[in-house]
Amino acid sequence: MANDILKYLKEKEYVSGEVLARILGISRVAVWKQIQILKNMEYKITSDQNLGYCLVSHPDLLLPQEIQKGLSTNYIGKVIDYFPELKSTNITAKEKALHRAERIVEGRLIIAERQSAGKGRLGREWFSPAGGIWLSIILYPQLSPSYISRITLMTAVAVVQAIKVYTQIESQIKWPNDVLINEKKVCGILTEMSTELDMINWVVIGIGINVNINIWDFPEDIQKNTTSLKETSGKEISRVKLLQAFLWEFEKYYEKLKKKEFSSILKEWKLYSHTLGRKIRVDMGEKIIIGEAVEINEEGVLILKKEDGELIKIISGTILK
Ligand code: BT5
Repeated sequence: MANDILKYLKEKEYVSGEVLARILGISRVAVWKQIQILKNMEYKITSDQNLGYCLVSHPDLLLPQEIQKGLSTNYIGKVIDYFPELKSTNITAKEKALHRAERIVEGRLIIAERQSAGKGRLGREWFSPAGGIWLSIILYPQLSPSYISRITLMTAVAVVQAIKVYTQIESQIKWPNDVLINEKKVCGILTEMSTELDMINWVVIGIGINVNINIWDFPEDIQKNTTSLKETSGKEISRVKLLQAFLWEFEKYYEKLKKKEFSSILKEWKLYSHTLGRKIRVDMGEKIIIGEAVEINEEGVLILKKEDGELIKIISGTILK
């Protein structure tokens, strides 16, 4: 109901309580109650006994109604579960993904303002205070598990594109899952999946973007290698607008991937690559390999050329500094 009231409230213009009550078929007291709910959600609303209610400002929160207003996707973000705080949006998304009854809802989002136990890859921690975009997307692609690397690469391209379109800031992709600005990490992606009979059952893509976070608020050990969009641009960025831009880009690339049209995505990935052509050290868990990153192939696999000329295929790993 509070959402319905929001539709009829106007900025810089009063709407009377009586009109709102009539349109929505509720009492004026009920309207007043809903207005209090909106105020508790940090909407600034002034009230005047004679004139009614006027919306002064929207909260700087990633509320579903704020995101969905003006969202031009067909299905990504049509269902959003919003939380002021979660341990990890990926954990909650995985619980939801398991519910077969909800399986039809592709592109459901889990969003939290803060995460108390945000996750990186391999059990690493992801620092997630208020001011960032911390979200997970649930997908059910009819693809084989070998597509998982391509899904991560595609997500990174969508992040870079959205940042570019909305803030004009250029960023780069460090294989496989980091987005960097001036060598510093601004976004990380954590893709998790469950498979069944050589098909993907569900995929949860966790995306963390440092938006309005001051650099000195990051833990000391990561400050040197980390940045935020606010830090780079010198101003606060609308998280809602950036997220809308990202979801639109994401759906566009995901549609291509579902049709197995990865070549054009890979082309863009290469354009934004921070990795190709560099001599790198890759931690593969059991060993560290050194070589030149010569190619990312059509499966999203990194090809490393060792000093002796041997070519090594790397499906997953972490590039060391
Ligand atoms: C990642 O892991 O980069 C994946 C991060 C995914 C985060 C999202 S947020 C929404 C969703 N829910 C979750 O719980 N996770 C996902 P990895 O490549 O392993 O990098 C982790 C490393 O990045 C850490 O060990 C730190 O060194 C560094 N780090 C931690 N927090 C950071 C931050 N906010 N910004 C930049 N670097 C960070």
